[in-house]
Formats: sequence, structure tokens, C-alpha cells
Amino acid sequence: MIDKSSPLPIYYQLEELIKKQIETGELEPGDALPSEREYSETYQISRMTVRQAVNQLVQNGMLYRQQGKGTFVAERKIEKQLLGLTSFTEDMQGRGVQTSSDVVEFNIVLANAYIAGQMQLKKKDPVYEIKRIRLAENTPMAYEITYLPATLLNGLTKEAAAQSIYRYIEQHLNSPIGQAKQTIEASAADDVEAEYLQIAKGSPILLIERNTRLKDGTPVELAKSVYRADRYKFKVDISR
Ligand code: 16G
Repeated sequence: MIDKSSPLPIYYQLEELIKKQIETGELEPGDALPSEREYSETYQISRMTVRQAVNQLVQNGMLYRQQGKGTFVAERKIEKQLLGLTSFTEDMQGRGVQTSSDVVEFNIVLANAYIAGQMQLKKKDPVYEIKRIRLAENTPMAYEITYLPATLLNGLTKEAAAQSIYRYIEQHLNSPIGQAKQTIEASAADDVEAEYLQIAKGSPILLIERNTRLKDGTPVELAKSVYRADRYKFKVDISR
């Protein structure tokens, strides 16, 4: 309930109340939020205050607006384990979610200095450059640009890349993927990322770069993954 004598701002109290309704399932993903007028009448608060609370929740991704239709409850964010070297396919299958990929580009290019340095190749060595939109239940979740050493992984096809690149690597080389170094940065979607992820340009994204090796230390992948920040959060168990 809203307590007008509380030192907590009213918009904040309403924000917490809506959050609770989402957490308890009283409001479910896809549900339309009651109108500003309904909230303002129910709680005897101004529509401005309601708007302020709703804006906060739109900003943090718990609600989204559809022009001309109203405000709706967003899907819950996917919690991705930070530890564990899994592929997108494994992540989704582990959740029982149907997954697919759109391969928007599939090329062999010459390694630039950065790629060569990261993958222990020589500058201008051939590498696959694969750009994929990764979908869960037909919703774009991530956009990935992957570089793979072309000599080591020769024979990779666009069809195989539309499935699982990790499966191809492990089967083709008959050797397990072993470890990776990974960085995560906050960023804003550029034109291309926004189009592929079906979000507005400038929306928050999580930029993940992964440099992956086989168990024996051979570098096999340099990948840049762009995840929708409104769909993902990362989870890690820590202790001391
Ligand atoms: C994940 C990896 C990416 C890898 C891909 C392979 C992150 C941040 N990135 O998306 O580096 O290339 O899985 O997926 O987790 P696949 O085997 O399904 O093609």
C-alpha cells in the first residue's frame, strides 16, 4: 500500500509495489499495466507521480511501452551464469528454449593485427568472420561476430555455423574446448546492433568479448557478443 506519511517518495513506493506485483506473478510478462488514471484513482496520487514510477520501471527494463497500446510487463531477464564455458546453443537448450541463428555474414578475411595477436596467428592469416543473430523462440537475444582460424577449422560451412560453432570445433578437431578469457562492458547499440536486436538505437547492451582455447591451449575463437541489457543479467556465486 502507499503510505503518504512515509518519508519514502510516493513514486518510489508505487514503483516498489509494481515490482512486487511482478515478482509475485500478480502481474505476468505480457500483461498490460493498469492505466495512469486507474493507479491515480486507486491510490489517490497524482498522474505525474504514477508516470514517474512507471518511467523508472521502463528504464530498468521491467516494463516496456508500445506506442498507442500502453505499457506492458516485460519478460523476466535471463540469468546467465558467469562461470562455465557454455555455448549459446547449450545455454538455451539447458533452459528448454528453442534456439536458432540467422547467419547474416559468412566470410573468410585476413587477420588484422588485433585478431592475429589475440589468436596467436600471423597478421593476414585467413580467419572466418561470421556474423550471427542468435534467437530464442524467434526473439533476437544476441548478435555475435566470431573469428575462427580458417586453416585449423577448414571446411566450416554457413549451415554448420547456423547450428553450433562449438559443436563444430569439438567434432572437427576431436578435442574439447578448455578455457576462455572474457570481458564484459556496458555499451549502447549502434545502428546495426539495434536493427538486428530489434531495439532502439542507443539502447543499453552488454558487450562480451571471449577469447577461447582448446584444452591443449590452441586458440580457436575470438568472439564479440552483444547481448540485450533488457533481457540479460549475469550471475556468479562468490564466497570467502
Ligand atoms: C556463446 C559465446 C560465444 C560462442 C557461442 C557459441 C558468450 C558470451 N559467448 O554465445 O563466444 O561463439 O556461444 O555458440 O557466451 P554456438 O556453439 O551455439 O554456435
